[in-house]
Amino acid sequence: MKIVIGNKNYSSWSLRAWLALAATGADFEEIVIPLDTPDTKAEIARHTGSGRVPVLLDDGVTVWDSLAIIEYLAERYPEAGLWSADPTIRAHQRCICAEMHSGFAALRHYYPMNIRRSVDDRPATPEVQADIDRICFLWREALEESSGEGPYLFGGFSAEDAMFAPVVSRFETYNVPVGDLERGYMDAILTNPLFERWAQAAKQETWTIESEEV
Ligand SMILES: N[C@@H](CCC(=O)N[C@@H](CS)C(=O)NCC(=O)O)C(=O)O
Repeated sequence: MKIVIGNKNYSSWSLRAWLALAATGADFEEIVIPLDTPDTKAEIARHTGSGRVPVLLDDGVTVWDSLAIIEYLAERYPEAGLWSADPTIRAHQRCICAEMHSGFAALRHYYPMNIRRSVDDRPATPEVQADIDRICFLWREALEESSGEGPYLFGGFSAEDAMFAPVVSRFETYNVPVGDLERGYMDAILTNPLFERWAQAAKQETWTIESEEV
């Protein structure tokens, strides 16, 4: 199994798929393609016509797009619990993963993921604050529904935690004010050993993308 990813410091979609893959416990290799270089497009095109990372390569099967990768991994490794066994919870998990995947454009644009940036305030615009408020609502709702089960949104680490991990990183980096419940969830993600592994590697990278340095 191989995963093609972008720079660990900046590539939020890569982080999502990588976390889900690492959470399965499967052995895998990484192919890192630095983004925003003259060779980026050609390097990505060696693996997918989509022009985007992440891409999962599994014994002749190519899966591109973070959410499709998560679905593939959930089927391949059901014991990893990327989705709940309970269909009601699973529907809820899928809704918030889909909402993350297709939404929050204002937040994603204004707060680029930049793991090694020093923590410093970047006050939200009204559009970004609306995204923050919706995300905090989604987190609180899930945490309250699964209260006592575990530190993540529905207990153990699963698909939606992989999907929201880059948002946690952004909230931390840009010092976004949140409530106690959301803060506890953020701390659980930031101290997750897999997230820490990725973040350590991100901090070692020397590539810089000027447009993402805000
Ligand atoms: N919807 C896609 C989005 C993937 C995406 O936009 N990836 C960015 C990096 S985070 C990318 O590959 N950009 C290509 C480039 O910068 O040339 C997914 O969920 O995987």
